[in-house]
Amino acid sequence: MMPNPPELASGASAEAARDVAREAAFDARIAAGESIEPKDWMPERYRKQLIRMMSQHAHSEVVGMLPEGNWITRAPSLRRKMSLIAKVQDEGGHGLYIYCGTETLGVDRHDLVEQLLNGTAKYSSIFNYPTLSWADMGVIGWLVDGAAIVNQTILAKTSYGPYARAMIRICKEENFHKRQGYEIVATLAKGTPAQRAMVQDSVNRFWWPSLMMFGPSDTNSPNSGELRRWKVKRKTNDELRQRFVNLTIPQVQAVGLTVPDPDLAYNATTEDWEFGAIDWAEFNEVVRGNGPCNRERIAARRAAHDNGQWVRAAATAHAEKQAQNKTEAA
Ligand code: FAQ
Repeated sequence: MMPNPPELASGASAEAARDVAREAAFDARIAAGESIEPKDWMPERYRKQLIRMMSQHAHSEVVGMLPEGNWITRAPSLRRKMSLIAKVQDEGGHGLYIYCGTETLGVDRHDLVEQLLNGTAKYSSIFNYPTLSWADMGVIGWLVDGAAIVNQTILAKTSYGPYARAMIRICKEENFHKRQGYEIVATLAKGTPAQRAMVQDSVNRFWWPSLMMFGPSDTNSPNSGELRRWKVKRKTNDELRQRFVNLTIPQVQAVGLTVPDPDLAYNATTEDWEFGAIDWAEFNEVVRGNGPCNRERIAARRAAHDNGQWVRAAATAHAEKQAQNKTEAA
């Protein structure tokens, strides 16, 4: 049977044909390297993937305040306390930008926060490890923010405009975080034998979890194919992990520390630092909610949310009063 000519197609099939045309136009824009903006047409799946990824990122920034917030009262000097407070505050700000960016995709931040609090949303595995010593503040700034910079510098070129623009400012701040972290590490590495041992112990604990931040290996990353096709992700998880290791090992050597990997070796042909096997069983457990601090982190977020209820109520009442005053004056 001959297919219906377009003008005779039913309403539903005409709509489907329009979607095919819109999708082709969207793909062409992506191929041309154009930025997709909130009011532009986008495939539903693109929108959903971005909401997933951006909201997980925002949650990570906010939960990421907890391990470091734990050390603000115990910073060893006023200078260290000031920079740690500023860093933790910056992470809260990053969460705010990214929640705002996610809202441009038509979701409500309250729903996203609810997903975090009820345990249905993911956030970065790294923040489920405890911070046991002051050296952890240096190592987190250096390795964790360092890993975040490697990931986010590429995300600054992602195809969704609001996310890409948020990344530009966030990366600038993350650079400051990394430098303050590395300065703490370098100071401790040059310090007393006890300080040196403390910072080496911290690197031993945070090295592998930092490599896990980049996500599962490429062969086991269900979202990568689609995200790469849409240029949301411009490099794979393994490519970024390798870049991080290559950038970091010279920094480890510069301060005379080591990483806990007997298989680490330089490959002069590829110019890569090859590393040993990652413990994916540990990663999967942490992502499933069974890491050392998952329950503690969510309990802390829930308590902060409940304790902040009166602030949200006061801000809403104030905004309503302002709006009413404006209406009355008009
Ligand atoms: N932890 O298919 P893929 C920071 C999940 S910000 C937990 O490869 P995708 C700043 C993944 O969601 C750190 N879950 O996924 C800071 C997916 O689950 P789903 C956060 C993980 O999206 C510093 C499943 O596994 N940064 O550190 C992790 O293509 C210091 C399969 O994985 C971002 O979020 C993980 N590590 O690639 C703050 C950056 N990895 O949703 C405070 C933006 C994967 O299908 C202090 N995000 N999963 O159920 C990304 O670049 C990507 O989403 C990846 C994952 C690379 C994280």
